[in-house]
Amino acid sequence: MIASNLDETRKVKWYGAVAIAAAMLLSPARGTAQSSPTPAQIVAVDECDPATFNVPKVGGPDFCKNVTLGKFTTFDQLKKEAQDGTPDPGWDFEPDEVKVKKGTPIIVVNQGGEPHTFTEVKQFGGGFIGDLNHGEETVSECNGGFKNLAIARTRILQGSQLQVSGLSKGEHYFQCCIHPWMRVTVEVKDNVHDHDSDDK
Ligand SMILES: [Cu+2]
Repeated sequence: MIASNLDETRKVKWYGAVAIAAAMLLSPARGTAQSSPTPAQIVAVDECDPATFNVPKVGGPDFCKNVTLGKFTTFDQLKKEAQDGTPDPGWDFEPDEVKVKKGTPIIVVNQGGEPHTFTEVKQFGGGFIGDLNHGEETVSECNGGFKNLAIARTRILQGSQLQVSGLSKGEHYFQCCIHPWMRVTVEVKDNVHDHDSDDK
């Protein structure tokens, strides 16, 4: 009984190996040395002040986990700057423009202290928090806040990352639905030379 069980196990392993080898032969792109492209990285940063962001009327407990070294902007200050039309540059995606070859994924890493979203929009505009919009209307893609599952899917919690792949050729616009001045233009091209940021 034991011996025959072992035989069965061996047979299963052998069939498995043949199946994998066959799959590799049938789809050379996956099985050969042709490696998948290195993702392009974007970082999200902010300087949220835990004392004023973690109150119930703003984000609540643990909303802001600031990782900057001594740089804090209070919630009221952030709101005032946004309303004055001079939004805080400490809340930012970097770089603002990314050029990638078609098929290259984009990874957005949230190195800030609070959540952000990396939401594709047809045109840049306001987010879902009116106080931070400087009069710009909420873009349809940001409507409904995190209750909108499509937006929740684009949320990036502090210390986590989001991958975007499968972008079509052409220009794509991404913004944060909370801090709408955080904007990135992604240009997807047939060919981009490595380290050539001026490629037209
Ligand atoms: Cu944001």
